[in-house]
Amino acid sequence: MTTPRVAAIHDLSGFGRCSLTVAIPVLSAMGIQCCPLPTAFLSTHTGGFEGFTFLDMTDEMPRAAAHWKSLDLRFQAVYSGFLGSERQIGIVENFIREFRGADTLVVVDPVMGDHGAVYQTYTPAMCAGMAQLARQADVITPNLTEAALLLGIPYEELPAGQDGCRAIVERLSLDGRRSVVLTGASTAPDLTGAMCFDARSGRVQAVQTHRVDREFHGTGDVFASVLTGALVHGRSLADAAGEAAEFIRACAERTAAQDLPMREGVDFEPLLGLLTGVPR
Ligand code: PXL
Repeated sequence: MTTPRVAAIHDLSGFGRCSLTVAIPVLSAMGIQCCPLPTAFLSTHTGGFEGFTFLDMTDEMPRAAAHWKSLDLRFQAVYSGFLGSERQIGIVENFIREFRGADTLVVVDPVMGDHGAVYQTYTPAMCAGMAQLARQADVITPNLTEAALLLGIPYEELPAGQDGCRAIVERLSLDGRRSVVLTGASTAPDLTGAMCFDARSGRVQAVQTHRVDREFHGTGDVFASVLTGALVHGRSLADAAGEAAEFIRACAERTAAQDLPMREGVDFEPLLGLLTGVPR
């Protein structure tokens, strides 16, 4: 069996465990070759640090993509996340157009914000562009904040509760053409996980695990990376979301027990073995 290959289009934040510093180890542990196309290099992520550096990689991205094309590289999946500029929307759209084969899975994590607020470096035009980019995806993985931005409604006006989450994933499915995994969706106070709309079956399904009562930065990136890896290995959407939710729960429990600062993300490295152990 050849090792599957994923093009991962995210920022590289040197400290804080998110985006590429999550996607590369997670996908590697799952037996997948992760080829990073960095959107920006930051000293830390932007959630909870002041004075972070930000090197925009916009000009480099099409040059790297053209080199990959000249090498005739093929990818089983294209997986995008945090973008560094408005211009990168079109660059990632072109990348998908160039590299999408008959069996290529396109996962767009529409990273834009959390807890009802847009991230510091995102402009309204970037958020509008992200919605446009997400139209190319087979699967999107918004949190509730990003779902509101994609739907163009205020966060406070999102439909509430389990039925609300069902309505959200259905509305985000583009009439059933796109799968949606809404993260941070909860069906009971002591549970959390995701609400999934599977475009293959047309079904909506909740995937839940025990809630760890603490928030950590970067859990959306860990979730989407495990989900992408499991989908590349042929898992169903709900099974892939279940594997991702279970891994996050284990990481959150371990991190909460150590009382690490939220901005340092989840202490996932010692738990990567949980991902390698799954028979593929
Ligand atoms: O986890 C999402 C994310 C990714 N990359 C950068 C971020 C954030 C969220 O704050 O700042 C640079």
